[in-house]
Amino acid sequence: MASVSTDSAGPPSAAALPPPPRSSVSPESVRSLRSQLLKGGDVVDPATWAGGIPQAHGIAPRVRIGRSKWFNLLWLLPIGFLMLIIAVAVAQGLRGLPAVQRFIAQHPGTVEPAGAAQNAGFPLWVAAQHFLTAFLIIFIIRSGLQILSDHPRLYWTRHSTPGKDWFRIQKPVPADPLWTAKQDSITLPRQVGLPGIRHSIGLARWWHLGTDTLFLLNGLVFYVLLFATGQWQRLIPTSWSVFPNALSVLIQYLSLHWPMENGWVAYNGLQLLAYFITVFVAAPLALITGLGMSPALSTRFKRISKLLSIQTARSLHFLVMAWFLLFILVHVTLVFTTGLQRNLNHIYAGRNDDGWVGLWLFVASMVVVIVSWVAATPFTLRHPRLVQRLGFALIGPAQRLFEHVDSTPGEYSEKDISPYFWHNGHYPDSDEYKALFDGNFADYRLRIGGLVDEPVELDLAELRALPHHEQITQHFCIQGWSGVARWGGVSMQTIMELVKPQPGARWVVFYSLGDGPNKGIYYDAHPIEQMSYHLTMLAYDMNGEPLSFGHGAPLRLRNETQLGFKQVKWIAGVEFVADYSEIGGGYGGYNQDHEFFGYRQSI
Ligand SMILES: Nc1nc2c(c(=O)[nH]1)N[C@H]1C(S)=C(S)[C@@H](COP(=O)(O)O)O[C@H]1N2
Ligand SMILES: [Mo]
Repeated sequence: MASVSTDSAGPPSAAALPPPPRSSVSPESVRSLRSQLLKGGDVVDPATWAGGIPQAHGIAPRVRIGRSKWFNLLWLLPIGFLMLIIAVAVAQGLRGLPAVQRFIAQHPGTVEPAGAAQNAGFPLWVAAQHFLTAFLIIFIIRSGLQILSDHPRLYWTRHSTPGKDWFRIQKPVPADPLWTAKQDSITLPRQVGLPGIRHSIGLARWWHLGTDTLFLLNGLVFYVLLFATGQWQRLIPTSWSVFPNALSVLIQYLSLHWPMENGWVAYNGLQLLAYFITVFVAAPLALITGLGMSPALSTRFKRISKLLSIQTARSLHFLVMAWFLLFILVHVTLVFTTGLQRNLNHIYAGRNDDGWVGLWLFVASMVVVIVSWVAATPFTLRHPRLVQRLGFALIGPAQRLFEHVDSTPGEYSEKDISPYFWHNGHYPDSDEYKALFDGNFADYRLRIGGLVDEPVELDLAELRALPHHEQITQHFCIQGWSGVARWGGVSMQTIMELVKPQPGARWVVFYSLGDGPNKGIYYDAHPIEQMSYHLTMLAYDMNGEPLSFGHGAPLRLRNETQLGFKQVKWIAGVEFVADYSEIGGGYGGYNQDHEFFGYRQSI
């Protein structure tokens, strides 16, 4: 079926609709909702965090085999150990064979490229960049695990259907039809996750995206210097003989007879391949799969996103992390067992001897690493606003940039609609909402005001009489799940034609009928530019039915350039404002005020 949005000809256009008597609606009416907002705190108190969400631990990682069997990955530890012992026995047996001995003599392990002698040694920039890489990746991995623990499941399709996950560190999804993604999140040990408490994804993302940006810059400098200096010959295989040499080194390592090494001049074949994959495959893949999770880019580049859906990107992103962990483990083990002092002199001190300088520099760097590691969580809980500000300083420019991409291509077709759409957020529990719900929203009035020429109040019948807009689009929750649904309602363009924003209006604030988890009503501010995007609308229908209670009855926002938490549900009013610094805590939304999220969430 076609995926185009249908602006049906039937109902009258916005202009034809009789304007409500002006005197009856004050532009200030919606403003009164501001008094129901609460400022957030400036420190994290784990006891009241996210509405006092209790810590809840997950389970050991499991991978699904077949339809519903789950394999506990902890078994890999004994299995891996056993396989290693077998591999050592096999390698030692192999080394007794004359043919293998000839093979090793022929391919001792290292192929020196032509220019190797001139490029011998390690310049200081390599030492500095090696340290920075090691330092940053700790925070990248810790905050990445924190992000994963906010939706502790991985999938291969854009539908995040319970039971269809291929990996989880959480029990199966309970049958509760209103089970939320927040309830599904888990706690990590404090010194593993960053910042470590449950559902701290807002702060984790600042760490992750901020250190990613630094990692990326460091990597770009590394690429440039690598090719500018000829050092690339150390990392890029230039002859097919790298493969037999790598095999030879593998047999030598496993048989516990270390090969002859001269890392000062060139790496052995196995090392070369591992470094090459890490620098030129894994690192770029981390970036590409990271960008593959952006709502703005995925809606703009839907064709790529059809292949690399957010969930495929997320799963691959996780596997890239697993590669990095494996690499670090093997790399560090071999550095320690193949001549520690000389190895450390190479990379830390740029010297090719067995002295102590490299070791001392290494120890000093480890002190920096350990102190930063231990301090990161308490620092973040004490100074979350600083983390929020620093994070935005680093990744904000990219987030702003991606907000301008055209979301028009982001529509899907009927067959793409997700069989299961997660619920999320804090359900409204006020008497006011209950009364509205029980009365089938007959008394519901959407208030739109602020900096507009024609403030209005619309009931559901009036909203439904406005030109109908429909779109089948994908939702991207910040926690990591996604889903496609058909939304029916009114385009925000229609609303703007109706209310006529004044030139001073720069932001549009959506207030909810429901409170957030820490009390005070939920709200979120959006740049006015995005209100005229083709995929920005107020939805009263979902998949052909009136919006359910859980998904935001009677009215919710869709702005497909942004993450899920900005899609305010149970909308009470819409206010056009010059800026949002006077609203709530002044950070642009409930989660920004209370949970240190960012206000621009195109990525
Ligand atoms: N009023 C209100 N709107 C809200 C929330 C909330 O807690 N309160 N949660 C947000 C979050 S985090 C997400 S992912 C989406 C979830 O929408 P769904 O429950 O329809 O999937 O709603 C958003 N809108
Ligand atoms: Mo979300």
